[in-house]
Amino acid sequence: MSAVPEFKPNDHPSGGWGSVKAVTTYLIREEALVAGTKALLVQNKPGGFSCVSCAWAKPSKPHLAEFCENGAKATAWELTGKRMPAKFFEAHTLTELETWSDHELEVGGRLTVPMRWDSATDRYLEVSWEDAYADIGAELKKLRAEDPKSTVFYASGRASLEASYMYQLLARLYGNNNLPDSSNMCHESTSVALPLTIGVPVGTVTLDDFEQTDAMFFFGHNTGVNSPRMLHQLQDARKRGVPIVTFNPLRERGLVSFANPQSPIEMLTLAETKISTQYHQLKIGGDIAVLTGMCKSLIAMDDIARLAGIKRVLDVDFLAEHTSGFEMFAETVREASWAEIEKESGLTRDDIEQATLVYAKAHAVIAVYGMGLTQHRKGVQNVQMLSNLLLLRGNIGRPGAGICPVRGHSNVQGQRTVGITEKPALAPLDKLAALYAFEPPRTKGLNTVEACEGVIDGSVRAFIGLGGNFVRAVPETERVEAAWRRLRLTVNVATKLNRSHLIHGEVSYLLPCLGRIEIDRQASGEQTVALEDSTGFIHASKGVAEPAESTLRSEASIIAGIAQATLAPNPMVPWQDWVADYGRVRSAIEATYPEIFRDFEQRFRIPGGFQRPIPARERIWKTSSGKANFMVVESLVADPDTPETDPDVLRLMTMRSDDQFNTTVYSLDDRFRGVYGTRKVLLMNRDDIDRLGLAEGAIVTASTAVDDGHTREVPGLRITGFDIPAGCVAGYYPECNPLIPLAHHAEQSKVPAAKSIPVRLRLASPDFGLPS
Ligand SMILES: Nc1nc2c(c(=O)[nH]1)N[C@H]1C(S)=C(S)[C@@H](COP(=O)(O)OP(=O)(O)OC[C@H]3O[C@@H](n4cnc5c(=O)[nH]c(N)nc54)[C@H](O)[C@@H]3O)O[C@H]1N2
Ligand SMILES: Nc1nc2c(c(=O)[nH]1)N[C@H]1C(S)=C(S)[C@@H](COP(=O)(O)OP(=O)(O)OC[C@H]3O[C@@H](n4cnc5c(=O)[nH]c(N)nc54)[C@H](O)[C@@H]3O)O[C@H]1N2
Ligand SMILES: [Mo]
Repeated sequence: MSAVPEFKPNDHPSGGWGSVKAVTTYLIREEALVAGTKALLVQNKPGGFSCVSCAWAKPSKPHLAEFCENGAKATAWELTGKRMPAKFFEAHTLTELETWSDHELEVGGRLTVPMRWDSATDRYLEVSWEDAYADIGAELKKLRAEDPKSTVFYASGRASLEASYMYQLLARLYGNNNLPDSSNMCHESTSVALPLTIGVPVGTVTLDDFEQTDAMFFFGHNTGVNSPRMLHQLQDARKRGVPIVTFNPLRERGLVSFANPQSPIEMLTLAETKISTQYHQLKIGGDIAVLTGMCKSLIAMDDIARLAGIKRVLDVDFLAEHTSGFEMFAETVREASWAEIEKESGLTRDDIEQATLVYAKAHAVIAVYGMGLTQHRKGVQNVQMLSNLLLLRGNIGRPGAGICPVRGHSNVQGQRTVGITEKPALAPLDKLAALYAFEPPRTKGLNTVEACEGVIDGSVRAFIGLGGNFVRAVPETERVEAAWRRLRLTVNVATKLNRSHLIHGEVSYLLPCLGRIEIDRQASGEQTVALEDSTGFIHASKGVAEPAESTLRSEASIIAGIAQATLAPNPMVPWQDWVADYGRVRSAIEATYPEIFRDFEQRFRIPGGFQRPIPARERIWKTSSGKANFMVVESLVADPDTPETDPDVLRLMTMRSDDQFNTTVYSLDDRFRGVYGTRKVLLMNRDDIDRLGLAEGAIVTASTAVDDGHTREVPGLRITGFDIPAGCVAGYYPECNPLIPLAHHAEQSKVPAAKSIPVRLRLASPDFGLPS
């Protein structure tokens, strides 16, 4: 890590020697060389464990080394030899630790013992597991007597299907559906958009489709950093001559070129594969305009083909048999003006037509997307426009084609599948009622944004976090943190220390758990868990490393401990039997969801696992019309909050570096973007720097340009000239989260619009250290 900030443009391929060096450096720095190297050999392999980093699919026939640089870092981070024992917390007050950076907090290593915050000394002090459960149970019982809806049960997306199923049951037996999860900040726009268009809440593409596709389109996903194993599929496709068209405001290295660190020939010859055949740097929030332009030119081509009596460009048979709403959609798109499309997208008509030609020529197309589409005010419409484009040529439910939302956390999709949701309609409540002889709560629970609102208005009194770093990941940092301190109870189950553990309620517990890479020994022996990846495959994962400490407990066991201390005994819910043998939880999951989890115990162990039913893959549409629906998107403006009329207001996207996993910051470097030794930067268009009278290296304060009576600022940001469209700036997440207003979220899904924050910049007065 650089000691001082440096900026060095990077034009090396992603992967390559840089990647190998990074992994080795990590294993050494984390004191995890032996345990880490051993673990890496069975990472993402049958009989081994599933990577704790991203949710990308694991092939049934893995490569010799089935991991990427970032997966290896995540392994080293979890298997670190460093510890934060009780002694560490005796030496530091929480008030002091609040001044530490995200990186400094986590780099200290693994938490080792359960602790309770002591108000007299402002420190976390060790307690026994039994005392912790008893006290948490007593607090929760008291709160429930007043209002069972005042407690929130958050899940971050890593816990296994077994632990997640137990967790949702705990919340519902307690009396609410307050089960927000990280997907509320992530792919909720997908979960809202796709059921309306194609009748499934998840993507339709599998690894096999990548082998048969004829063209790929990437919208707002930083593949080389956030699901690097996918680069293997992209590289194979490129070798077959498959074109890849990318729409992204930044030229992300992994989407430009890639050298496979697992190929000795590529490493020795410094060969690299060019990934994107077209790279379009659209404006932040320009996707609805781009997609409208593509649909418009496709329909125009088809109109000509029809008149000329030649082969149609649209898949007219598919449209007639399988879709609804095409005519109205086509009309809207025909009426859209190119001038407006060009203005909103920042691209030319020619750019968009070039991309459309690639689309029109391909028989089977995959569209991949990430946070660049979902984290917008119009995040749901972004996804629906992408679905519209695919439907025009029947690119759903055909081999080699489909829509591919790339999920974030390694089991975030699976948590939804087993009931972690605040929406009662998505949980099998009647089934739960019958299986466990209770009356589940039927009213909608709180999602992430609503949970924050509840904390601010005082209606939420307690927060339980199954992993994650909620306070740091959500918008509106300042007001949320201030309100957080008024909570009665905060409980965090975690592997490492983060800011959410420091901003505490009156009663606060930090409970250390096993990570997924560690061997989980229970009464029936070593346990295996199940996870669901981004392509809907459900598969096994078994820990391989010795636990960091013998005092750690598994997430399943901690949930059971809290549940038993809180809830009246219920003979139908055998918490301890479940902990003794996770196979029994799997039986319960199968009994709850027989269609998805048929023969769960047998099927999840086969290499590669089994796929949950995805009816859209078979062209069965579980929508209200029984067809795939075209959705009309009226306005091309993706971000109604950033007025184009004020030239001083810029659109800020918050981004991940190549050296972080969400709020876990491995180092201050971002190798791919050439930023070293600091995260307090704003990447900015060079003409904008001049236009606004700023200078390269100048330090500015960013403030949110929303007039709602609240001031939101992040000071100390260094201006860095970058290849980014005019009017757009990029800064790092979570450092820039204080700038996001809570109300600035996707209209239907409430995903915070973290990719499009209206900001103004003002120069900090220079401090030359001279006497005043
Ligand atoms: N190593 C690593 N892996 C991870 C994570 C991590 O932090 N580190 N996080 C995990 C999680 S939880 C998630 S959700 C995923 C996140 O993975 P991504 O979905 O890739 O999310 P971001 O890193 O936020 O990057 C979004 C991309 O969208 C682009 N973008 C921004 N605004 C726009 C826009 O308006 N339009 C378009 N077309 N593009 C835009 C950005 O330039 C960036 O390349 O990754 C998961 N995997
Ligand atoms: N501005 C801005 N904000 C964003 C985003 C953005 O792009 N921009 N992205 C959003 C997205 S996509 C997401 S998913 C959220 C992420 O929000 P979260 O999921 O809440 O946050 P993480 O940073 O992934 O959580 C990291 C913590 O998880 C704990 N942990 C790690 N492994 C385990 C484990 O095995 N078990 C348990 N119990 N704990 C564990 C560690 O203590 C670690 O400190 O942030 C969102 N916030
Ligand atoms: Mo995410």
